[in-house]
Amino acid sequence: MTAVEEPLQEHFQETIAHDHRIEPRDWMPDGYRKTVIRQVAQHAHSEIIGMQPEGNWITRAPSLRRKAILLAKVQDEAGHGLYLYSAAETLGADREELTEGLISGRQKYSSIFNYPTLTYADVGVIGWLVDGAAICNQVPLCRSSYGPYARAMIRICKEESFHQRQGYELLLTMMRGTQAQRDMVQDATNRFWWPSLMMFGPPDEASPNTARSMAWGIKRHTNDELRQRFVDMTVPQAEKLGVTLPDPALRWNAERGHYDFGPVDWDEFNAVVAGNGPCNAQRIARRRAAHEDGSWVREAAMAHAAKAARTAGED
Ligand code: FAQ
Repeated sequence: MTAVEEPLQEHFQETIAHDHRIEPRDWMPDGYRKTVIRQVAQHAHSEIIGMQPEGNWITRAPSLRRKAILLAKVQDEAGHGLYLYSAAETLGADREELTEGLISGRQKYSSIFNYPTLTYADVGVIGWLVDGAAICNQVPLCRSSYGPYARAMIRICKEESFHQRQGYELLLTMMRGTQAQRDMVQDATNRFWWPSLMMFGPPDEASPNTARSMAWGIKRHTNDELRQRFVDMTVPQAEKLGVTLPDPALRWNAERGHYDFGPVDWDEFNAVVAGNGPCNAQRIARRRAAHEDGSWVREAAMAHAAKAARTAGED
């Protein structure tokens, strides 16, 4: 570290120690900048790719009301992606490069969006479990040390709460319906339970980034802490709904004050993250095609901006 950087590093450490926010104009270590860009970019990519599994059902929603709700939810996810890409841009990340990172497979997005949506119950279960897990993970990120990320998370979490509620309400309605509908809800729960637990990331002992991200206040809890919080929150909701979570080892542990649960299949997680999940290729191909199809919009917007700048210069 150079003599110039020393007091800057000290000021940075003090800001973190006092739980104040790091802002775009502030000096920060390169590692901090890279880590926030990595996490925020992966998060943004997840929101954008996350539009696909549910978007699959927009044309086949069972009623006008369900269609309006689903359209609003999927549009919200696009908005979340945009807030997050903007937060990454405040750190000097280039938007075009971020998109390239996603469609070339260099940058990650959440494993959960590589599973197919087979019935309309999946829309409800994604709202209940996937948005439920997202809220568990993201509420603490409203206190993340990087200001623009933390502020984006406040708005995102409010919208994710609505998403979780709409999913749970859809499932409650289906559970009051026919036996076939109840079976659909149980089947969707069986398929999404374990992948939802994987959303929190690898177990703490296999998580290379957690210790440093927590020391910097980027993350506030470990992956396992949040996974446990999610299980504790979700088991009573499953009971109220009347579905069985597909884990024979799931039981209340009075001594720990938490639910015990069975082992997560980390081989499956690693395979999905490595690109070999059921829908990875399809998700990326779709995203790439959408990006290419939209190139004329970007060109027109850039031409318009350039013309506006020229006209302003002539005034
Ligand atoms: N999938 O050392 P760690 C949503 C990667 S919610 C794929 O533990 P870290 C809302 C990790 O990036 C979903 N990759 O990493 C929605 C790292 O890769 P790298 C998005 C995963 O960062 C709902 C490596 O494994 N939410 O979109 C996963 O400290 C419904 C080692 O892991 C967020 O992104 C995974 N599940 O902790 C939208 C929340 N887990 O770069 C539509 C913000 C880990 O070192 C519909 N992110 N990896 O090669 C975070 O809180 C953190 O980044 C974690 C991972 C907790 C995800």
